[in-house]
Amino acid sequence: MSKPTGNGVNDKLIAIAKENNITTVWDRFMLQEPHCGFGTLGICCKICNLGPCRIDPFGEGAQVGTCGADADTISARNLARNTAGGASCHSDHGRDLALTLLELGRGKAKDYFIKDPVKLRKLAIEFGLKIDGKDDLKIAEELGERILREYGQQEGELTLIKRAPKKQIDTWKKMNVYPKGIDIEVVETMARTHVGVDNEYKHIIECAVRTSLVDGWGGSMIATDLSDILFGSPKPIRAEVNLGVLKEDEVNVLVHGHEPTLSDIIVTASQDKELIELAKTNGAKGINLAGICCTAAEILMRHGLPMAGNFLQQELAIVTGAVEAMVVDIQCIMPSLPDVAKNYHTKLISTSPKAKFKGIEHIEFHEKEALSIAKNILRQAIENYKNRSSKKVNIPKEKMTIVAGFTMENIFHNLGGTFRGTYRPLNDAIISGRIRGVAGVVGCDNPKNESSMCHIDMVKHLVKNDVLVVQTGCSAGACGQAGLLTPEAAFRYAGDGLKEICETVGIPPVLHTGSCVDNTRILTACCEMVKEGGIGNSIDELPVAGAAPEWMSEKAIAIGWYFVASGIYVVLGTPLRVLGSKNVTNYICDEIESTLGGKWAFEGDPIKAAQLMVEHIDKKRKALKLNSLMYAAA
Ligand code: MSK
Repeated sequence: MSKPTGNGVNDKLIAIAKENNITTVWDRFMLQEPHCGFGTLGICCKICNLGPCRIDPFGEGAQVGTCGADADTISARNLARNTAGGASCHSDHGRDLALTLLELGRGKAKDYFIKDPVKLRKLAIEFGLKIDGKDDLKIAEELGERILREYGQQEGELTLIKRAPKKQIDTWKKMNVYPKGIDIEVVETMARTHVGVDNEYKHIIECAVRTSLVDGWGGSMIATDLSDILFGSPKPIRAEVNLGVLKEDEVNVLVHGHEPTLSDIIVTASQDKELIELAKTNGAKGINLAGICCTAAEILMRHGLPMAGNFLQQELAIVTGAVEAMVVDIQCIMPSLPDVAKNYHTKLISTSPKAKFKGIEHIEFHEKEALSIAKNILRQAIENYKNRSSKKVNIPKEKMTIVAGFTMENIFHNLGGTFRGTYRPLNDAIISGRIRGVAGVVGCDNPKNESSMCHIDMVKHLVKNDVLVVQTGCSAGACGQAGLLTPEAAFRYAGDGLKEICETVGIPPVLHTGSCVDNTRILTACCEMVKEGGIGNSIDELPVAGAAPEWMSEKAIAIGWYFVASGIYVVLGTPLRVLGSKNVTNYICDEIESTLGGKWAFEGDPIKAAQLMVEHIDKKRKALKLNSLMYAAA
């Protein structure tokens, strides 16, 4: 059914799946084709029971739904609701980490520790707490309470949004999109997009913008900072990616999802001598822990553990026949996993109180008994090793070394040298034209594209044109598999200016900065670039751009929006579902730039999309009078 994906590893495993009558995401995708045109254009409305209604895009049939809502209202409402979905997912992730911090502070989460006490204290001060004379646990308790209050607050402003440059804050206030609290904005978006409430498309888009700010400068930023405090701030680290990281003679355990609360404790449990001994008595040489999706990014950034695969590879990991357990929590977990796993010995274990799956054993995870739950899960995986059938094992050989673990704080310790933690060298490299600008290339992989090739082609074009690339999530995994995340990649792929910087500093031309919530590291890096001076007084003036070439989740919409709202040009590989409304499309892809400084663009060809980003960066360089590049660009 499905056509080749363009990725050798995936194609081999898809062929094995096919031989065994196992369907994968690519087969199911083909069964959905042709996709519903009304849905694709964003002009189908299922919000109330007068419908479902749809607008005829050819102008012949209905131009309004039963209630009278037109294409502008319907597509704007759909977009705002998608944004609220994404923002709520990230913000909930941040809330859970605040609860873990609170439990730790109250002495109820004894298996967790404050791994970055300096960051704890800095964040506590930022949230207005007095820390003198208080120990880490007391500060953790007070900070947890303070952050949770911000989720529920009905008036006031977010604390971390004050990190943004003044111009961005002034713009948000003027445009009436400055958020009051976290939960309230998500709820208000849902309320305002109910039938018969908010109907004017620009006013509805305001909701999307405000709700996305709650994600980027609220919930996600909280999640990143608290993860660093609880699990350690990442440092550049070597690791391996791709399904070849699975081991034939070890118990393979995959953690999959997003929240590091469980995966990090499983890392601790996997080093337990008794469990390693148990693995040996069961015939394995040890326990091999690896990850899928953003959970992989969390343990990779902090422990150098391998990333077995991206979103699209989660089923294929099981098809290798070598996975004893896949432990899932929340977000990006395909409900199809049990159908694949029933053909193998793989044990699927769901763990989040928020997410259960038909046909998956549920071992509920609670912070209070974290280590003992993690050990129990690993014990089950080890016991399952004997059930592996060697005839079914097909571990691909392909794996690639990467360097990951870059953060807002450490990137420029690297660029500035050990004793100069400053963004000056980056800004100077941009001013001198060695580096043309910076691009964030992030987001999911999608069967609409050849497996991950859009990420890889786009990033190669950008680095060839001296654009330093920062990445997160599955996009970073894809480029890692293609060998772009090593210092050596600079010699092979980067333009002369970028190559010179990478060579001098010893960094890759493509920097892995973490998971989906860690896109906020890119926001804070932009703030630091502005503060350092010389390349713009606000984020919208910086020579930077963003892209999600294969986006699929609502979280990607929320992320894209908070970058656009923060003044950044964002290119998507497939359009937001708004094309059925010329007004909404024109507003978000053009007009909105005059207020927010950022805007959306849609371009399916990754090279053309990268070129749009390069042109945008050049436009910003010109406005800053940084006209010449140090070397002629490729
Ligand atoms: S995991 S949201 S598929 S990046 Fe964060 Fe990957 Fe996209 Fe999920």
